Amino acid sequence: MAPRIIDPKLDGTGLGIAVVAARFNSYMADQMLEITLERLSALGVADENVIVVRTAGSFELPLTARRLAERGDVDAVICIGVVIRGDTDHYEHIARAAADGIARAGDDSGKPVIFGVLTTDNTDQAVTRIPQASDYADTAVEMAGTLRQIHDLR
Ligand code: RBF
Repeated sequence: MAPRIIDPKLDGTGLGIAVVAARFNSYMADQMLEITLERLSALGVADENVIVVRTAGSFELPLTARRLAERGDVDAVICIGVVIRGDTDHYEHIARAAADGIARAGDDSGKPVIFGVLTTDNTDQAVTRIPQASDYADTAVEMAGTLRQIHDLR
């Protein structure tokens, strides 16, 4: 028998995608949210199938993502935040809590939860990486499609 091959697809038709974006460092986070929404639309995700939620900071992303992922009409969640190293050790705590929590939200829910949190030393580095946000939509749609194909494999 020939191998059954799962082809990654970038087709958002019929998918439900949730985007949760922190307000902290909103100058950058707002742009990342905008880029993500534009890219989702370009991939064929219908506006009425997109849920957008704002949180205070990146620390609040994991729990919010988990609740969204538990919804039957959500196929993938994109988490957006910007954590910039300050003078305190808060950076390490918030960056680690966001990364660990977002990974766990995906594992626990069984749905793709995309890590779109910039962790940088300064604002300039973060600004440079804003355009990466278009990759988050691609990854969400690709993962949702791949998991669906694995589920439907006969
Ligand atoms: N949230 C972010 O998304 N990015 C940050 O760079 C960030 N820095 C913070 C620095 C300090 C000292 C504190 C107290 C909070 C910071 N937060 C940041 C907010 C954090 O994610 C969360 O919203 C608050 O701590 C409330 O739980």
